[in-house]
Amino acid sequence: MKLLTPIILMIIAIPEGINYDESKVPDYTLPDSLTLGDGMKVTDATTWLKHRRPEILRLFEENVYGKMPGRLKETVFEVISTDSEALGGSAERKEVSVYFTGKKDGPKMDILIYLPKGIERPTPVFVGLNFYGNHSINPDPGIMLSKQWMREDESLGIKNNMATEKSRGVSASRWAIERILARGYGLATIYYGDLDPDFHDGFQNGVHPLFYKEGQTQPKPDEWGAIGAWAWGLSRAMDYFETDDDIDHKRVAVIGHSRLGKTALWAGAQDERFALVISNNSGCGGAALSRRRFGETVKRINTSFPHWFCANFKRFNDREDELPVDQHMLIALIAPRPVYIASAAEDLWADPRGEFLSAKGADPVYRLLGTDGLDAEEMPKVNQPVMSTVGYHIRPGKHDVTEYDWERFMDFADLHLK
Ligand code: GTR
Repeated sequence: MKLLTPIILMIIAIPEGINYDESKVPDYTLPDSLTLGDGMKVTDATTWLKHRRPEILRLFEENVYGKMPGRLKETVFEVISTDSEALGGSAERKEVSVYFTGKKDGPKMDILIYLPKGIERPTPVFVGLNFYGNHSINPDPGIMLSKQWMREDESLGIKNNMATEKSRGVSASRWAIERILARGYGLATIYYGDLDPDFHDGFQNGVHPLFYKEGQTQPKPDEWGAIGAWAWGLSRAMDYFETDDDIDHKRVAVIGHSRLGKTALWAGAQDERFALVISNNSGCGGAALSRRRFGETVKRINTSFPHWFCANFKRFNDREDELPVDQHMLIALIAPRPVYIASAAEDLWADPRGEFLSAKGADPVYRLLGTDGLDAEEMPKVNQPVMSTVGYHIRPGKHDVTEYDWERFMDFADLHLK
């Protein structure tokens, strides 16, 4: 009985059509990162960089995340607040508004930045989007309260899709700010809803309409969805970092959890200005291999979240084997820059093994480019981080970002950015 109860509970909890049984993972063949579309083998770094990498990038644009535009030349940055004595005097805080069209009443995003004091400038930083507004990442009363639409959650102080004073610091456990600063890094974050509120409205709000051509009312089937818009915002933050003398834009690590981990990978894959990329529990459409169909599947994600990927991605619902790419190739696009993939043992929905195998699948490209790739033959046990150029860990516990995760991300950044 003791044994049976958890098994029964698991059966009840598994949504229909979802597999959590490793023995039921179907046979599959991954597309080869090192074979060009015309069948030629890639055996040197130049061919990878000049031919295969752009080819794979195009395949992800056309079939998975959609093409995204560049920056608008009208964009204006404005520092809207500064405090050199934030967090009890240990940090400098600033908030920067990015007015995409240059107009203050037009669409904008707000970047919240904390920098450590008493440390040589410019500072390396972690940048990541957040789920519930900049004010959610720390109770610091100096952070502007977001006025954007937010997913309803009364337990997080969100009422009528608006944040309230009660929302301050509700996500603090996921942002180890004190530790980040103590280890000599800055932190920059942006509310993801500033780029595109996370519900399907046919792409009328958010940044998509800024780029519609005459008569266009929604993105084309191979154009960006919400993940594309969120990743675009990370690149716009990088545009700002390039103008800020306190931030070392050559040492920026882009990080994200879950749907924002998918976003961090896509941002880092496209924008080579990001020196290091971190995916936390990013799962399906992130680090996990789609062909394994373990946990969340392509069909399931396209059904629950029809606005995240480009419309073409829906063609691969229940047809994962027809995808011209798999997620190991997304990681390979980041090569030779360091990338770290983090899983959580209880987060079966995100397929921890599939996340590891994706990192492993990127290894040949990392090695071709002269790095040590992923220094692990087998999936490591919990709490045994792998710290090669492709890094990986799995920790015990649930879908979340913990202090353990952050400490490993910083160990990894110490190795590669310091
Ligand atoms: C889940 C979704 C996952 C993951 C997660 C999150 O509902 O199925 O792909 O993105 O949300 O972002 O928290």
